[in-house]
Amino acid sequence: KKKRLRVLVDMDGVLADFEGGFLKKYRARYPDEPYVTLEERRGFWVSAQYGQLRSDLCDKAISIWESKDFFLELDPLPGGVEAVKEMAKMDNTDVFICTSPIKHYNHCPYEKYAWVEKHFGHDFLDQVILTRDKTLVCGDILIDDKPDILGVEPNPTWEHILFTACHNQHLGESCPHRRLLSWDDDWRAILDSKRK
Ligand code: BVP
Repeated sequence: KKKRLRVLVDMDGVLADFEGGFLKKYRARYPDEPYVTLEERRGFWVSAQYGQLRSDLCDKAISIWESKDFFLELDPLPGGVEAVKEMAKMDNTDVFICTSPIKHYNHCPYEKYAWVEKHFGHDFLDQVILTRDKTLVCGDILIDDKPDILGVEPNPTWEHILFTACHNQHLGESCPHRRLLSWDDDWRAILDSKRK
């Protein structure tokens, strides 16, 4: 056990319930339109699956997360905030929340900071990394629900730990990453496996 461990934790789908918050607000705003249940979700991009359902539903889906208060009002996923707070208190461990804001920037970046402040406290804002390219961020592990994390750096320093979500739970051997099934799963063992 020599150097400090650096853990990067994604926000949407890992700490904040993007899928649940989306479906609730989509159904409230478009009560007469078809929707995709969480059981039926396939693929990372909600907008793509709604677009396949009916082409005009892609823009309707996008309108939900582009709305004011969408990101701020997301519920925390069970155990996530507690796990990250615990990680942050561990010896030789640095934790950062690494999240990609949408390009419709008038609400999302502000609300991501406000969400972290609300659930972790003001001091934890030091740990927030907003980036559209996570391959440029150096760390030992990245806990993220997106199966393919690509960017300009072909060899990121982190090992991607796939956090299980409704849209990725059916992926098989095509997805080579180690998984964290939920925050009830043994995240401490995954961190310990990287402490050399
Ligand atoms: O801010 C989230 C929502 C947005 O992409 C970002 C993913 O960030 P990370 O979880 O990778 O940090 N987003 C956008 C779309 C469609 C856009 Br068009 C989507 O379908 N799902 C989604 O999460």
